[in-house]
Amino acid sequence: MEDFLEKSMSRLRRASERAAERTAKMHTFDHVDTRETLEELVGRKLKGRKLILVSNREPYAHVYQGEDVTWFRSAGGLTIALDSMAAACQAVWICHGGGNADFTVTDPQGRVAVPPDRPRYTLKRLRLSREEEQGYYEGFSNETLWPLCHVTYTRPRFSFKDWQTYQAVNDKFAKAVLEEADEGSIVFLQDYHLSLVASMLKKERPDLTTVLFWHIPWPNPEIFRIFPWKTELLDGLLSNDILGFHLRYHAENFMETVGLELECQADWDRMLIRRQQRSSRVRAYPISIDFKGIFEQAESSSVVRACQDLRRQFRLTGRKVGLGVDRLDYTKGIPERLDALDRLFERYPEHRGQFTFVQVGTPSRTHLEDYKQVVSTVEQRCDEVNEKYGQDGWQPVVFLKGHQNFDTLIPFYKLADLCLVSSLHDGMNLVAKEFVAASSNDRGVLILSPFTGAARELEQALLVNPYDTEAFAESIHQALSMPAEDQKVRLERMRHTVAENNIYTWAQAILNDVVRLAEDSQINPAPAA
Ligand code: GDG
Repeated sequence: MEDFLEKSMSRLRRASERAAERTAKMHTFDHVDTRETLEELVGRKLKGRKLILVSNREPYAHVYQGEDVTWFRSAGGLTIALDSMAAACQAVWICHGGGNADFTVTDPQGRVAVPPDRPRYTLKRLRLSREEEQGYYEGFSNETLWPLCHVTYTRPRFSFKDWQTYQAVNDKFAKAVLEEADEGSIVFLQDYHLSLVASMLKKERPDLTTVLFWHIPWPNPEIFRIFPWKTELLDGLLSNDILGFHLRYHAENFMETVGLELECQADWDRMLIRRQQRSSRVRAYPISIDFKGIFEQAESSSVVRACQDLRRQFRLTGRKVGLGVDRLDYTKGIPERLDALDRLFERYPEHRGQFTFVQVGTPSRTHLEDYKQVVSTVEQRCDEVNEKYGQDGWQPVVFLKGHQNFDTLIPFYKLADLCLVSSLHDGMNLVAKEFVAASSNDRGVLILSPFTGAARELEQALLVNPYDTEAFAESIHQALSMPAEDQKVRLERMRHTVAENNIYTWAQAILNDVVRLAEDSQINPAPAA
């Protein structure tokens, strides 16, 4: 009886120590930027100035479920941060309405109040025809600009018809902004789909302050020079008051490109381009994730339970687990990752039966041939590795093709002993940061391609060239053999880096700069009418 009591007491003591540790760990990040700090800053800084956000993708979509209309929110830290910005100042967010019930809930101008369950700002949806989507989104954005900006040896397609459609759709976005803009509004444009919007806006309304954030790499001038419409594209981008990139390196590539291609004055000290009475600041704002949200969710008991369920479901109990989470895109280096796993099992047979790799892969841009090809290559390589090494009760690679709910991804991140991010080229890569935030039990190794923006910040990851199959396999072996203390120290360092520079810090940095510019008409005088 005494023995039983003692054991129970000691179990209770251990549980309460663990709870105290968890609470202390949570408090370590009390000071970091959150949704609340961003909302407070937006309210204070904008002082009544109207904010207009513009992106291709919509933050909320309405779709039919049978006869009923339902809605869902686009996942992802960026949407969450922009959503808080928009909500804090009753902004207008302009985007392509892609949901099949999107226009059943809008007014004749395409406007609807969102979030649908607790309206705080206005979403203005643009209707695009199938031809417009094909030319502007699939064609020009994803078959021309995307491969041009990523070094993966995929040849960009240069179609004059797509270029014309891209211009027309950018014009459509610009017109929608003009319908909403007040005197001195701030316009925050997202990404390579909208390169020309600012030039169209500034012709009509030089009083607007515009900032564009480019989410993908900017190539070096040697690569960019083949682009047939380079002057028009650069002109469009330089109509922005601020241009943001993830890395200083991409910002410098842009400065060099402009210096070589256009008649302009490049001020490298201030990272400023002057051209035709206008100036554009070129800045690096490394994007990040909702660190605290992910970290706290990963600590919750429901995630702990979900990890146990996943272990049972995929026969992972007692085994080490590797993880990949990607859009199925040729830039993400997924076949290269599978080659490295193949080599690992060949060279280190001791990992057979002991280590399972789970690849979560969301199909993306599925109308395009290059993307169909990635899916079939990944499927084929998974089958080959499984046939070559699989044994009774053990499948080396589990490929989960399809879109997962973001809440489902967190237990995968948490249970993984290692995460493979093997992009051939990537502006930032948020998966690497999500893994760091969610592996909150101090176990887990990040293997990271040096060709990601994230590699500049996450110095404690194991960096490996995804094209070098031997070195890649060796890194996986190293990760599987890494002492626990080493894993813990590396993770802690990376966790602090991501906590300090999270998605809200990113949004605040851009907002601070753009508001300062909008207030200072001396720095960027409007051209004479
Ligand atoms: C561009 C740049 C830059 C993935 N599968 C599912 C899912 N995901 C989420 C991940 C992560 C995001 O998608 C992917 O992040 P990446 O950074 O790889 O982004 P890209 O889509 O390539 O986007 C990139 C980024 O913009 C931001 O500036 O980092 O360099 O290429 O958040 O968790 N989410 C859900 N289900 C999935 O199945 N819900």
